[in-house]
Amino acid sequence: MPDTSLGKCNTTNTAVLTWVEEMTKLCQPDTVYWCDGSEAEKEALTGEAVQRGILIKLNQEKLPGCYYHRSNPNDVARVEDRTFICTESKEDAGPTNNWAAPKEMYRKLITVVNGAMCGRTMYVVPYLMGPPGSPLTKVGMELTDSIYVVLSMRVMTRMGLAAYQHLGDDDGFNRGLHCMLDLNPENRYIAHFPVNNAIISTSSNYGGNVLLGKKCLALRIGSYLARNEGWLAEHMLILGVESPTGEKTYVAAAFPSACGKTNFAMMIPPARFKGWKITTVGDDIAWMRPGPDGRLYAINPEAGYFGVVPGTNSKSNPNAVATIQRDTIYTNVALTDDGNVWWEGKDGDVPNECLDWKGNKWTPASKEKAAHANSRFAAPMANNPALDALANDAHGVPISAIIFGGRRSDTMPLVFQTFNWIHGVYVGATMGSETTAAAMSAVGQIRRDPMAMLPFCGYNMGDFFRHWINMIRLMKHPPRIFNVNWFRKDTDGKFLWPGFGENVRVLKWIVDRCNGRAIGMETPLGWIPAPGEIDIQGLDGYSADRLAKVQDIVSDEWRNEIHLQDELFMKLHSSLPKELIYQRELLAARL
Ligand code: GTP
Ligand code: SPV
Ligand code: MN
Repeated sequence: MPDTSLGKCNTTNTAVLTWVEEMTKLCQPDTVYWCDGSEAEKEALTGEAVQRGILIKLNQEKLPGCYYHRSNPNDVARVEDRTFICTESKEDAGPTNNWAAPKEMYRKLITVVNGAMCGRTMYVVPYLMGPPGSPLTKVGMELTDSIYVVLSMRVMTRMGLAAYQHLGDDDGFNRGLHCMLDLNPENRYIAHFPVNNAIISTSSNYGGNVLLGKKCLALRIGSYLARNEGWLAEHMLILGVESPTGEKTYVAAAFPSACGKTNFAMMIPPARFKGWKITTVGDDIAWMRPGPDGRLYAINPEAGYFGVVPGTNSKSNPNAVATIQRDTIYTNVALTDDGNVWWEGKDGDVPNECLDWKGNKWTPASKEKAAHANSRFAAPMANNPALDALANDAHGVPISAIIFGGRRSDTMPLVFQTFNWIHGVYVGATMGSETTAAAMSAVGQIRRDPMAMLPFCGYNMGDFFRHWINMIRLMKHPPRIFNVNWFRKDTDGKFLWPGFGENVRVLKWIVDRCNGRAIGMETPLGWIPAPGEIDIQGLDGYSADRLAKVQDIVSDEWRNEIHLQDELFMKLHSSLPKELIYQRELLAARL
Protein backbone atom coordinates (compact mmCIF):
# COMPACT_ATOMS: atom_id res chain seq x y z
CA MET A 1 0.00 0.00 0.00
CA PRO A 2 1.37 3.44 -0.85
CA ASP A 3 1.99 5.69 2.16
CA THR A 4 -0.78 8.31 1.95
CA SER A 5 0.73 10.59 4.61
CA LEU A 6 3.67 11.44 2.34
CA GLY A 7 3.91 15.07 1.38
CA LYS A 8 1.29 16.29 3.87
CA CYS A 9 1.91 19.18 6.24
CA ASN A 10 3.84 17.77 9.19
CA THR A 11 4.53 20.61 11.60
CA THR A 12 2.57 22.84 13.96
CA ASN A 13 5.33 25.45 14.24
CA THR A 14 3.45 28.66 13.44
CA ALA A 15 6.53 30.54 12.20
CA VAL A 16 7.19 27.77 9.68
CA LEU A 17 3.53 27.59 8.63
CA THR A 18 3.27 31.35 8.16
CA TRP A 19 6.46 31.60 6.18
CA VAL A 20 5.64 28.64 3.90
CA GLU A 21 2.23 30.19 3.26
CA GLU A 22 3.81 33.53 2.31
CA MET A 23 6.33 31.87 -0.02
CA THR A 24 3.57 29.75 -1.57
CA LYS A 25 1.63 32.91 -2.40
CA LEU A 26 4.76 34.41 -3.92
CA CYS A 27 6.06 31.43 -5.94
CA GLN A 28 2.63 29.95 -6.77
CA PRO A 29 3.52 26.24 -6.93
CA ASP A 30 0.77 23.82 -7.99
CA THR A 31 1.54 21.59 -5.02
CA VAL A 32 3.34 21.94 -1.69
CA TYR A 33 5.12 18.77 -0.59
CA TRP A 34 6.25 18.58 3.05
CA CYS A 35 9.32 16.35 3.42
CA ASP A 36 9.76 14.12 6.48
CA GLY A 37 13.06 12.42 5.67
CA SER A 38 11.56 8.90 5.70
CA GLU A 39 12.68 5.94 3.60
CA ALA A 40 9.23 5.80 1.96
CA GLU A 41 9.64 9.40 0.89
CA LYS A 42 13.10 8.73 -0.49
CA GLU A 43 11.74 5.86 -2.55
CA ALA A 44 8.80 7.86 -3.85
CA LEU A 45 10.84 10.93 -4.80
CA THR A 46 13.67 8.90 -6.33
CA GLY A 47 11.10 7.03 -8.43
CA GLU A 48 9.61 10.28 -9.62
CA ALA A 49 13.04 11.77 -10.42
CA VAL A 50 13.92 8.72 -12.52
CA GLN A 51 10.58 8.79 -14.29
CA ARG A 52 11.06 12.48 -15.15
CA GLY A 53 14.64 11.93 -16.35
CA ILE A 54 16.19 14.07 -13.59
CA LEU A 55 18.07 11.05 -12.28
CA ILE A 56 19.30 8.00 -14.14
CA LYS A 57 19.27 4.76 -12.18
CA LEU A 58 22.76 3.25 -12.23
CA ASN A 59 23.52 -0.48 -12.38
CA GLN A 60 22.07 -1.56 -9.02
CA GLU A 61 24.15 -4.74 -8.86
CA LYS A 62 27.38 -2.77 -9.09
CA LEU A 63 26.23 0.41 -7.38
CA PRO A 64 23.23 -0.26 -5.11
CA GLY A 65 21.19 2.85 -4.34
CA CYS A 66 23.28 5.00 -6.72
CA TYR A 67 21.91 7.51 -9.23
CA TYR A 68 23.31 9.77 -11.90
CA HIS A 69 22.52 13.39 -12.67
CA ARG A 70 23.63 15.80 -15.40
CA SER A 71 23.63 19.56 -14.82
CA ASN A 72 22.86 22.12 -17.44
CA PRO A 73 26.32 22.76 -19.00
CA ASN A 74 26.06 26.43 -17.97
CA ASP A 75 25.60 25.41 -14.34
CA VAL A 76 28.47 23.23 -13.11
CA ALA A 77 30.11 25.16 -10.25
CA ARG A 78 29.62 27.89 -7.68
CA VAL A 79 29.15 31.37 -9.13
CA GLU A 80 31.15 33.79 -7.01
CA ASP A 81 30.29 36.83 -9.13
CA ARG A 82 26.55 36.17 -8.62
CA THR A 83 26.87 35.59 -4.86
CA PHE A 84 25.76 38.51 -2.68
CA ILE A 85 25.97 39.48 0.98
CA CYS A 86 23.07 41.84 1.64
CA THR A 87 23.75 43.98 4.69
CA GLU A 88 22.55 47.51 5.49
CA SER A 89 25.96 49.03 4.84
CA LYS A 90 28.46 48.00 2.19
CA GLU A 91 31.21 48.20 4.80
CA ASP A 92 29.56 45.33 6.75
CA ALA A 93 29.91 43.00 3.76
CA GLY A 94 33.42 44.32 3.11
CA PRO A 95 35.43 44.76 -0.06
CA THR A 96 35.92 41.03 -0.78
CA ASN A 97 32.16 40.32 -1.09
CA ASN A 98 29.59 41.40 -3.66
CA TRP A 99 27.22 43.63 -1.80
CA ALA A 100 23.63 44.71 -2.35
CA ALA A 101 21.27 46.64 -0.07
CA PRO A 102 18.75 44.15 1.39
CA LYS A 103 15.74 46.20 0.31
CA GLU A 104 16.91 46.42 -3.27
CA MET A 105 17.88 42.77 -3.50
CA TYR A 106 14.55 41.70 -2.00
CA ARG A 107 12.72 43.93 -4.48
CA LYS A 108 14.65 42.49 -7.43
CA LEU A 109 14.31 38.86 -6.31
CA ILE A 110 10.62 39.13 -5.53
CA THR A 111 10.13 39.96 -9.21
CA VAL A 112 12.39 37.08 -10.22
CA VAL A 113 10.63 34.44 -8.07
CA ASN A 114 7.07 35.74 -8.48
CA GLY A 115 5.10 32.84 -9.93
CA ALA A 116 8.37 30.94 -10.46
CA MET A 117 6.88 27.63 -9.32
CA CYS A 118 3.74 27.74 -11.49
CA GLY A 119 3.11 24.21 -12.74
CA ARG A 120 5.71 22.85 -10.32
CA THR A 121 5.92 21.35 -6.82
CA MET A 122 7.41 23.24 -3.90
CA TYR A 123 9.22 20.89 -1.54
CA VAL A 124 9.47 21.98 2.09
CA VAL A 125 12.77 20.59 3.37
CA PRO A 126 13.45 20.79 7.14
CA TYR A 127 17.05 20.00 8.06
CA LEU A 128 19.64 20.20 10.81
CA MET A 129 23.18 21.43 10.44
CA GLY A 130 24.93 19.57 13.26
CA PRO A 131 24.06 16.52 15.34
CA PRO A 132 20.69 16.55 17.13
CA GLY A 133 21.08 17.95 20.63
CA SER A 134 24.31 19.85 20.03
CA PRO A 135 24.40 23.43 21.33
CA LEU A 136 26.03 24.36 18.01
CA THR A 137 23.34 22.80 15.82
CA LYS A 138 21.19 25.09 13.64
CA VAL A 139 17.86 24.47 11.97
CA GLY A 140 17.31 25.31 8.33
CA MET A 141 14.25 25.17 6.11
CA GLU A 142 14.77 25.04 2.37
CA LEU A 143 11.88 25.57 -0.04
CA THR A 144 12.89 24.25 -3.43
CA ASP A 145 11.29 23.19 -6.69
CA SER A 146 14.17 20.81 -7.44
CA ILE A 147 13.74 17.15 -6.59
CA TYR A 148 17.50 16.73 -7.12
CA VAL A 149 18.09 19.28 -4.36
CA VAL A 150 15.69 17.45 -2.02
CA LEU A 151 17.45 14.12 -2.57
CA SER A 152 20.90 15.70 -2.23
CA MET A 153 19.92 17.54 0.97
CA ARG A 154 18.82 14.18 2.32
CA VAL A 155 22.37 12.91 1.88
CA MET A 156 24.21 16.06 2.90
CA THR A 157 22.22 17.08 6.00
CA ARG A 158 20.16 15.52 8.76
CA MET A 159 16.95 16.11 6.84
CA GLY A 160 13.45 15.46 8.10
CA LEU A 161 11.32 15.53 11.24
CA ALA A 162 14.36 15.69 13.57
CA ALA A 163 14.67 19.34 12.52
CA TYR A 164 11.17 20.16 13.84
CA GLN A 165 11.97 18.35 17.08
CA HIS A 166 15.08 20.49 17.53
CA LEU A 167 13.19 23.67 16.62
CA GLY A 168 10.11 23.20 18.83
CA ASP A 169 7.94 26.33 18.78
CA ASP A 170 10.89 28.59 18.06
CA ASP A 171 11.12 30.83 14.99
CA GLY A 172 14.95 30.74 14.95
CA PHE A 173 15.46 28.82 11.73
CA ASN A 174 17.21 29.73 8.50
CA ARG A 175 14.77 30.67 5.77
CA GLY A 176 16.06 29.38 2.44
CA LEU A 177 14.23 29.75 -0.85
CA HIS A 178 15.48 28.07 -4.01
CA CYS A 179 13.81 28.52 -7.41
CA MET A 180 15.35 26.70 -10.36
CA LEU A 181 13.68 28.91 -12.98
CA ASP A 182 15.02 28.14 -16.45
CA LEU A 183 18.71 28.12 -15.35
CA ASN A 184 19.39 31.26 -17.33
CA PRO A 185 22.67 32.59 -15.82
CA GLU A 186 21.35 36.15 -16.06
CA ASN A 187 18.76 35.42 -13.40
CA ARG A 188 21.21 33.53 -11.21
CA TYR A 189 21.52 35.02 -7.72
CA ILE A 190 22.85 33.49 -4.54
CA ALA A 191 21.72 36.13 -2.07
CA HIS A 192 22.33 36.10 1.69
CA PHE A 193 20.55 38.24 4.27
CA PRO A 194 22.55 37.60 7.45
CA VAL A 195 20.47 39.87 9.70
CA ASN A 196 17.28 38.00 8.72
CA ASN A 197 18.97 34.57 8.68
CA ALA A 198 17.65 34.16 5.12
CA ILE A 199 18.91 32.97 1.72
CA ILE A 200 17.43 33.24 -1.76
CA SER A 201 18.97 31.22 -4.59
CA THR A 202 17.69 31.43 -8.16
CA SER A 203 18.27 29.94 -11.61
CA SER A 204 20.87 27.33 -10.64
CA ASN A 205 20.66 23.68 -9.67
CA TYR A 206 24.29 23.07 -8.74
CA GLY A 207 25.97 22.12 -5.45
CA GLY A 208 27.10 25.04 -3.35
CA ASN A 209 24.64 27.35 -5.12
CA VAL A 210 21.56 25.39 -4.12
CA LEU A 211 22.26 22.93 -1.26
CA LEU A 212 21.58 25.85 1.02
CA GLY A 213 22.74 24.15 4.24
CA LYS A 214 26.30 23.92 2.99
CA LYS A 215 28.15 27.05 1.87
CA CYS A 216 25.20 29.45 2.30
CA LEU A 217 24.05 28.55 5.82
CA ALA A 218 26.99 26.68 7.35
CA LEU A 219 29.59 29.18 6.15
CA ARG A 220 28.26 32.57 4.98
CA ILE A 221 25.36 32.93 7.44
CA GLY A 222 27.24 30.69 9.89
CA SER A 223 30.33 32.90 10.01
CA TYR A 224 28.10 35.91 10.70
CA LEU A 225 26.33 34.11 13.57
CA ALA A 226 29.66 32.77 14.83
CA ARG A 227 31.11 36.23 15.21
CA ASN A 228 28.06 37.42 17.16
CA GLU A 229 27.98 34.29 19.33
CA GLY A 230 31.72 33.78 19.95
CA TRP A 231 32.58 30.73 17.85
CA LEU A 232 34.11 29.91 14.44
CA ALA A 233 32.41 28.66 11.24
CA GLU A 234 35.21 27.53 8.93
CA HIS A 235 35.88 25.88 5.55
CA MET A 236 37.81 23.08 7.26
CA LEU A 237 38.00 19.32 7.37
CA ILE A 238 38.24 17.64 10.78
CA LEU A 239 40.20 14.42 11.29
CA GLY A 240 41.41 12.22 14.11
CA VAL A 241 44.93 10.76 14.28
CA GLU A 242 45.37 7.54 16.25
CA SER A 243 48.97 6.57 16.99
CA PRO A 244 50.18 2.99 17.54
CA THR A 245 50.19 3.71 21.29
CA GLY A 246 46.49 4.63 21.16
CA GLU A 247 47.02 8.39 21.52
CA LYS A 248 44.23 10.33 19.79
CA THR A 249 44.72 13.82 18.41
CA TYR A 250 42.19 15.87 16.45
CA VAL A 251 43.17 18.33 13.75
CA ALA A 252 41.21 20.81 11.58
CA ALA A 253 42.53 22.02 8.22
CA ALA A 254 41.50 24.82 5.86
CA PHE A 255 42.42 24.28 2.19
CA PRO A 256 40.57 26.19 -0.56
CA SER A 257 38.01 24.46 -2.80
CA ALA A 258 39.44 21.47 -4.68
CA CYS A 259 42.74 21.70 -2.77
CA GLY A 260 42.67 18.42 -0.88
CA LYS A 261 40.34 18.53 2.16
CA THR A 262 38.35 15.38 1.34
CA ASN A 263 41.52 13.49 0.44
CA PHE A 264 43.32 14.54 3.63
CA ALA A 265 40.30 13.81 5.84
CA MET A 266 39.97 10.23 4.53
CA MET A 267 43.61 9.31 4.05
CA ILE A 268 45.01 5.84 4.70
CA PRO A 269 48.61 5.84 5.98
CA PRO A 270 51.20 3.86 3.98
CA ALA A 271 52.64 0.53 5.15
CA ARG A 272 55.55 2.23 6.88
CA PHE A 273 53.03 3.83 9.28
CA LYS A 274 51.63 0.57 10.59
CA GLY A 275 49.39 1.17 13.59
CA TRP A 276 48.55 4.74 12.61
CA LYS A 277 44.92 5.38 11.76
CA ILE A 278 43.18 8.46 10.39
CA THR A 279 39.48 8.87 11.10
CA THR A 280 37.13 11.40 9.52
CA VAL A 281 34.89 13.78 11.43
CA GLY A 282 34.21 16.07 8.46
CA ASP A 283 35.58 16.85 5.00
CA ASP A 284 34.50 20.45 4.30
CA ILE A 285 33.07 22.47 7.18
CA ALA A 286 33.95 22.86 10.86
CA TRP A 287 31.98 24.68 13.52
CA MET A 288 34.22 25.25 16.50
CA ARG A 289 33.69 26.75 19.92
CA PRO A 290 35.70 26.95 23.11
CA GLY A 291 34.69 24.34 25.67
CA PRO A 292 34.61 24.63 29.47
CA ASP A 293 38.11 23.12 29.67
CA GLY A 294 39.57 25.95 27.57
CA ARG A 295 40.09 23.83 24.46
CA LEU A 296 38.49 24.41 21.07
CA TYR A 297 35.77 21.83 20.21
CA ALA A 298 34.68 21.13 16.62
CA ILE A 299 31.64 19.54 15.03
CA ASN A 300 30.98 18.75 11.39
CA PRO A 301 27.56 20.28 10.67
CA GLU A 302 27.08 18.08 7.57
CA ALA A 303 25.98 14.45 7.25
CA GLY A 304 27.47 13.67 3.84
CA TYR A 305 30.38 14.42 1.53
CA PHE A 306 29.97 16.44 -1.68
CA GLY A 307 33.35 15.49 -3.11
CA VAL A 308 35.36 16.09 -6.28
CA VAL A 309 35.20 12.88 -8.36
CA PRO A 310 38.04 13.08 -10.94
CA GLY A 311 41.22 11.52 -9.61
CA THR A 312 39.38 9.45 -6.98
CA ASN A 313 40.79 5.92 -7.04
CA SER A 314 41.97 3.17 -4.74
CA LYS A 315 45.46 4.64 -4.65
CA SER A 316 44.60 8.30 -4.02
CA ASN A 317 41.58 7.80 -1.74
CA PRO A 318 40.50 4.19 -1.03
CA ASN A 319 38.07 5.26 1.71
CA ALA A 320 36.27 7.56 -0.73
CA VAL A 321 36.09 4.72 -3.27
CA ALA A 322 34.44 2.52 -0.61
CA THR A 323 32.11 5.35 0.44
CA ILE A 324 30.70 5.95 -3.05
CA GLN A 325 29.79 2.34 -3.85
CA ARG A 326 26.24 2.75 -2.54
CA ASP A 327 23.52 5.35 -1.91
CA THR A 328 25.47 7.97 -3.82
CA ILE A 329 24.33 10.63 -6.28
CA TYR A 330 26.91 11.21 -9.03
CA THR A 331 26.76 14.54 -10.86
CA ASN A 332 28.50 15.35 -14.18
CA VAL A 333 30.71 12.26 -14.44
CA ALA A 334 30.61 9.99 -17.52
CA LEU A 335 28.12 7.16 -18.01
CA THR A 336 29.03 3.76 -19.48
CA ASP A 337 26.68 1.52 -21.46
CA ASP A 338 26.39 -1.00 -18.60
CA GLY A 339 24.94 1.66 -16.30
CA ASN A 340 28.20 2.36 -14.52
CA VAL A 341 30.04 5.64 -14.00
CA TRP A 342 33.49 6.64 -15.20
CA TRP A 343 35.86 9.55 -14.76
CA GLU A 344 39.43 10.52 -15.53
CA GLY A 345 41.64 8.86 -12.93
CA LYS A 346 39.22 6.06 -12.03
CA ASP A 347 40.56 2.56 -11.27
CA GLY A 348 40.58 0.06 -14.13
CA ASP A 349 40.48 0.45 -17.88
CA VAL A 350 39.42 3.49 -19.85
CA PRO A 351 36.13 2.60 -21.57
CA ASN A 352 36.28 2.32 -25.38
CA GLU A 353 33.17 4.42 -25.48
CA CYS A 354 30.83 6.16 -23.05
CA LEU A 355 28.59 9.20 -22.70
CA ASP A 356 30.36 12.27 -21.37
CA TRP A 357 28.98 14.61 -18.70
CA LYS A 358 27.00 16.46 -21.36
CA GLY A 359 25.47 13.22 -22.69
CA ASN A 360 27.55 13.19 -25.88
CA LYS A 361 29.38 10.14 -27.20
CA TRP A 362 32.94 10.03 -25.86
CA THR A 363 35.92 7.88 -26.86
CA PRO A 364 39.56 7.93 -25.67
CA ALA A 365 40.29 9.96 -28.82
CA SER A 366 37.94 12.76 -27.72
CA LYS A 367 39.58 16.08 -27.00
CA GLU A 368 37.43 17.01 -24.02
CA LYS A 369 37.28 15.24 -20.68
CA ALA A 370 34.52 12.67 -20.19
CA ALA A 371 33.82 13.84 -16.63
CA HIS A 372 33.66 17.53 -15.78
CA ALA A 373 36.66 18.66 -13.69
CA ASN A 374 34.20 19.70 -10.96
CA SER A 375 32.01 16.59 -11.20
CA ARG A 376 30.94 15.49 -7.72
CA PHE A 377 29.65 12.66 -5.59
CA ALA A 378 27.12 13.17 -2.80
CA ALA A 379 27.53 10.27 -0.38
CA PRO A 380 26.36 9.68 3.20
CA MET A 381 29.23 9.99 5.68
CA ALA A 382 27.94 6.83 7.35
CA ASN A 383 29.37 4.92 4.35
CA ASN A 384 32.92 5.99 5.22
CA PRO A 385 34.89 3.01 6.61
CA ALA A 386 37.08 5.51 8.48
CA LEU A 387 34.26 7.52 10.07
CA ASP A 388 35.39 8.78 13.48
CA ALA A 389 33.55 7.37 16.50
CA LEU A 390 32.69 10.94 17.57
CA ALA A 391 31.53 12.18 14.12
CA ASN A 392 27.95 12.46 15.44
CA ASP A 393 28.91 13.62 18.93
CA ALA A 394 26.98 16.64 20.20
CA HIS A 395 30.01 18.09 22.03
CA GLY A 396 32.38 17.65 19.13
CA VAL A 397 36.08 16.82 19.29
CA PRO A 398 38.93 18.81 20.91
CA ILE A 399 41.18 20.37 18.28
CA SER A 400 44.94 20.29 18.95
CA ALA A 401 46.10 21.75 15.62
CA ILE A 402 44.73 24.01 12.92
CA ILE A 403 46.37 23.66 9.52
CA PHE A 404 46.22 26.21 6.70
CA GLY A 405 47.31 25.32 3.19
CA GLY A 406 46.92 26.50 -0.37
CA ARG A 407 47.79 25.18 -3.81
CA ARG A 408 51.17 26.73 -4.55
CA SER A 409 53.67 25.53 -7.17
CA ASP A 410 56.42 27.59 -5.53
CA THR A 411 57.34 29.65 -2.47
CA MET A 412 55.44 27.78 0.24
CA PRO A 413 57.34 24.94 1.93
CA LEU A 414 55.78 21.57 2.71
CA VAL A 415 55.20 22.44 6.36
CA PHE A 416 55.94 24.95 9.08
CA GLN A 417 54.51 25.76 12.47
CA THR A 418 53.66 29.35 13.32
CA PHE A 419 55.21 30.94 16.41
CA ASN A 420 51.95 31.72 18.20
CA TRP A 421 48.22 32.37 17.70
CA ILE A 422 48.50 35.84 16.20
CA HIS A 423 51.28 34.74 13.87
CA GLY A 424 49.04 31.82 12.87
CA VAL A 425 46.15 34.17 12.17
CA TYR A 426 48.48 36.22 9.96
CA VAL A 427 49.59 33.12 8.03
CA GLY A 428 45.96 32.05 7.52
CA ALA A 429 44.89 35.57 6.59
CA THR A 430 47.57 35.91 3.90
CA MET A 431 47.05 32.47 2.37
CA GLY A 432 47.35 32.39 -1.41
CA SER A 433 46.17 29.63 -3.74
CA GLU A 434 45.81 28.81 -7.42
CA THR A 435 42.14 28.87 -8.47
CA THR A 436 40.38 25.59 -9.35
CA ALA A 437 37.32 24.32 -11.25
CA ALA A 438 35.16 24.52 -8.08
CA ALA A 439 34.10 28.04 -9.10
CA MET A 440 33.08 29.36 -12.53
CA SER A 441 36.18 31.44 -13.40
CA ALA A 442 39.68 31.12 -14.78
CA VAL A 443 41.60 28.15 -13.31
CA GLY A 444 45.22 28.22 -12.10
CA GLN A 445 45.57 31.85 -11.09
CA ILE A 446 47.04 32.76 -7.73
CA ARG A 447 44.72 34.73 -5.55
CA ARG A 448 44.64 35.56 -1.86
CA ASP A 449 42.15 33.21 -0.22
CA PRO A 450 42.29 34.05 3.48
CA MET A 451 41.73 30.91 5.56
CA ALA A 452 40.12 29.37 2.43
CA MET A 453 37.13 31.60 3.25
CA LEU A 454 37.32 34.23 0.49
CA PRO A 455 34.11 33.00 -1.21
CA PHE A 456 32.43 32.04 2.08
CA CYS A 457 32.84 34.80 4.67
CA GLY A 458 29.45 36.40 5.36
CA TYR A 459 30.84 39.72 6.57
CA ASN A 460 33.80 42.06 6.30
CA MET A 461 37.00 40.00 5.97
CA GLY A 462 38.93 42.48 8.15
CA ASP A 463 36.39 41.98 10.95
CA PHE A 464 36.72 38.23 10.40
CA PHE A 465 40.47 38.51 11.13
CA ARG A 466 39.66 40.61 14.21
CA HIS A 467 37.27 37.89 15.40
CA TRP A 468 39.98 35.25 14.92
CA ILE A 469 42.47 37.36 16.90
CA ASN A 470 39.92 37.83 19.69
CA MET A 471 39.14 34.13 19.94
CA ILE A 472 42.42 33.52 21.78
CA ARG A 473 40.90 35.23 24.84
CA LEU A 474 38.28 32.49 25.08
CA MET A 475 40.79 29.62 25.01
CA LYS A 476 43.18 28.57 27.74
CA HIS A 477 44.58 25.82 25.52
CA PRO A 478 44.36 27.08 21.92
CA PRO A 479 45.25 24.80 19.02
CA ARG A 480 48.73 25.20 17.51
CA ILE A 481 48.65 26.66 13.99
CA PHE A 482 50.53 25.14 11.04
CA ASN A 483 50.85 25.76 7.29
CA VAL A 484 51.26 23.07 4.63
CA ASN A 485 51.60 22.92 0.84
CA TRP A 486 51.17 19.59 -0.97
CA PHE A 487 51.48 21.24 -4.41
CA ARG A 488 55.03 22.62 -4.71
CA LYS A 489 56.64 21.69 -8.04
CA ASP A 490 60.19 21.22 -9.31
CA THR A 491 61.56 22.92 -12.43
CA ASP A 492 60.12 20.09 -14.58
CA GLY A 493 56.64 20.83 -13.26
CA LYS A 494 56.52 17.63 -11.17
CA PHE A 495 55.12 17.65 -7.64
CA LEU A 496 57.97 17.71 -5.12
CA TRP A 497 55.92 15.81 -2.57
CA PRO A 498 53.98 12.57 -3.24
CA GLY A 499 50.91 13.75 -1.31
CA PHE A 500 47.69 11.83 -0.53
CA GLY A 501 48.32 8.98 1.99
CA GLU A 502 51.96 10.02 2.33
CA ASN A 503 50.77 13.27 3.91
CA VAL A 504 50.57 11.32 7.16
CA ARG A 505 54.34 11.80 7.37
CA VAL A 506 53.74 15.52 7.75
CA LEU A 507 50.71 15.00 9.96
CA LYS A 508 52.78 12.87 12.34
CA TRP A 509 55.24 15.75 12.78
CA ILE A 510 52.35 18.11 13.48
CA VAL A 511 50.94 15.72 16.09
CA ASP A 512 54.41 15.30 17.60
CA ARG A 513 54.74 19.09 17.89
CA CYS A 514 51.32 19.35 19.57
CA ASN A 515 52.22 16.65 22.05
CA GLY A 516 55.66 18.02 22.90
CA ARG A 517 57.81 15.51 21.03
CA ALA A 518 59.44 16.95 17.90
CA ILE A 519 62.17 19.51 18.50
CA GLY A 520 61.88 21.41 15.20
CA MET A 521 64.11 24.12 13.86
CA GLU A 522 63.51 27.85 13.89
CA THR A 523 63.37 29.68 10.52
CA PRO A 524 62.09 33.14 9.53
CA LEU A 525 58.73 31.55 8.58
CA GLY A 526 58.27 29.57 11.78
CA TRP A 527 59.28 26.15 13.08
CA ILE A 528 60.12 23.50 10.51
CA PRO A 529 61.01 19.82 11.07
CA ALA A 530 64.58 19.24 12.21
CA PRO A 531 66.58 16.86 9.98
CA GLY A 532 65.13 13.37 10.32
CA GLU A 533 61.88 14.52 11.89
CA ILE A 534 59.95 13.88 8.67
CA ASP A 535 60.22 10.16 8.05
CA ILE A 536 60.86 9.53 4.33
CA GLN A 537 61.69 5.83 4.68
CA GLY A 538 59.71 3.58 2.37
CA LEU A 539 59.02 6.46 -0.02
CA ASP A 540 60.05 5.01 -3.37
CA GLY A 541 63.05 6.87 -4.79
CA TYR A 542 62.55 9.84 -2.46
CA SER A 543 65.71 11.51 -1.22
CA ALA A 544 66.64 13.89 1.58
CA ASP A 545 67.61 16.22 -1.24
CA ARG A 546 64.09 16.31 -2.63
CA LEU A 547 62.72 16.90 0.87
CA ALA A 548 65.13 19.82 1.25
CA LYS A 549 63.80 21.24 -2.02
CA VAL A 550 60.19 21.07 -0.94
CA GLN A 551 61.15 22.74 2.35
CA ASP A 552 63.40 25.38 0.79
CA ILE A 553 62.84 29.04 1.71
CA VAL A 554 63.89 31.07 -1.33
CA SER A 555 64.37 34.74 -0.45
CA ASP A 556 63.39 36.11 -3.88
CA GLU A 557 60.14 34.14 -3.77
CA TRP A 558 59.43 35.46 -0.29
CA ARG A 559 60.15 39.06 -1.26
CA ASN A 560 57.55 38.62 -3.97
CA GLU A 561 55.13 36.85 -1.62
CA ILE A 562 55.17 39.68 0.92
CA HIS A 563 54.63 42.06 -1.97
CA LEU A 564 51.65 40.00 -3.22
CA GLN A 565 49.99 40.42 0.18
CA ASP A 566 49.72 44.14 -0.60
CA GLU A 567 46.70 43.59 -2.78
CA LEU A 568 44.64 42.12 0.06
CA PHE A 569 45.99 44.48 2.71
CA MET A 570 45.23 47.56 0.58
CA LYS A 571 41.76 46.26 -0.24
CA LEU A 572 41.00 45.74 3.45
CA HIS A 573 42.84 48.81 4.71
CA SER A 574 39.89 50.27 6.63
CA SER A 575 39.15 47.09 8.60
CA LEU A 576 42.48 45.26 8.68
CA PRO A 577 43.69 44.66 12.27
CA LYS A 578 46.98 46.49 12.82
CA GLU A 579 48.41 43.37 14.43
CA LEU A 580 48.55 41.74 11.00
CA ILE A 581 50.52 44.62 9.50
CA TYR A 582 52.91 44.28 12.42
CA GLN A 583 53.23 40.51 11.79
CA ARG A 584 54.10 41.23 8.18
CA GLU A 585 56.82 43.65 9.23
CA LEU A 586 58.23 41.12 11.67
CA LEU A 587 58.36 38.52 8.90
CA ALA A 588 60.07 40.91 6.52
CA ALA A 589 62.62 41.72 9.23
CA ARG A 590 63.26 38.02 9.96
CA LEU A 591 63.75 37.30 6.26
P1 GTP B 1 36.11 21.00 -2.16
O1 GTP B 1 35.13 19.87 -2.02
O2 GTP B 1 35.94 21.77 -3.42
O3 GTP B 1 36.10 21.91 -0.98
O4 GTP B 1 37.56 20.34 -2.36
P2 GTP B 1 38.59 19.60 -1.36
O5 GTP B 1 39.41 20.62 -0.66
O6 GTP B 1 37.87 18.61 -0.53
O7 GTP B 1 39.57 18.86 -2.39
P3 GTP B 1 39.75 17.30 -2.73
O8 GTP B 1 40.25 16.52 -1.56
O9 GTP B 1 38.52 16.82 -3.37
O10 GTP B 1 40.94 17.38 -3.78
C1 GTP B 1 40.81 18.03 -5.01
C2 GTP B 1 41.91 17.60 -5.94
O11 GTP B 1 43.17 17.96 -5.36
C3 GTP B 1 41.99 16.08 -6.12
O12 GTP B 1 41.23 15.64 -7.20
C4 GTP B 1 43.46 15.85 -6.34
O13 GTP B 1 43.75 15.95 -7.72
C5 GTP B 1 44.14 16.99 -5.66
N1 GTP B 1 44.82 16.56 -4.41
C6 GTP B 1 44.26 16.26 -3.22
N2 GTP B 1 45.21 15.92 -2.31
C7 GTP B 1 46.39 16.02 -2.95
C8 GTP B 1 47.75 15.80 -2.55
O14 GTP B 1 48.06 15.48 -1.41
N3 GTP B 1 48.70 16.02 -3.51
C9 GTP B 1 48.39 16.40 -4.78
N4 GTP B 1 49.37 16.59 -5.65
N5 GTP B 1 47.11 16.60 -5.19
C10 GTP B 1 46.14 16.42 -4.29
C1 SPV C 1 33.64 24.00 -2.64
O1 SPV C 1 33.61 24.58 -3.72
O2 SPV C 1 34.38 24.36 -1.69
C2 SPV C 1 32.80 22.79 -2.44
C3 SPV C 1 31.84 22.45 -3.49
O3 SPV C 1 32.90 22.14 -1.41
S1 SPV C 1 30.39 23.36 -3.34
O4 SPV C 1 29.45 22.64 -2.48
O5 SPV C 1 29.82 23.52 -4.69
O6 SPV C 1 30.66 24.65 -2.74
MN1 MN D 1 34.52 23.02 -0.04
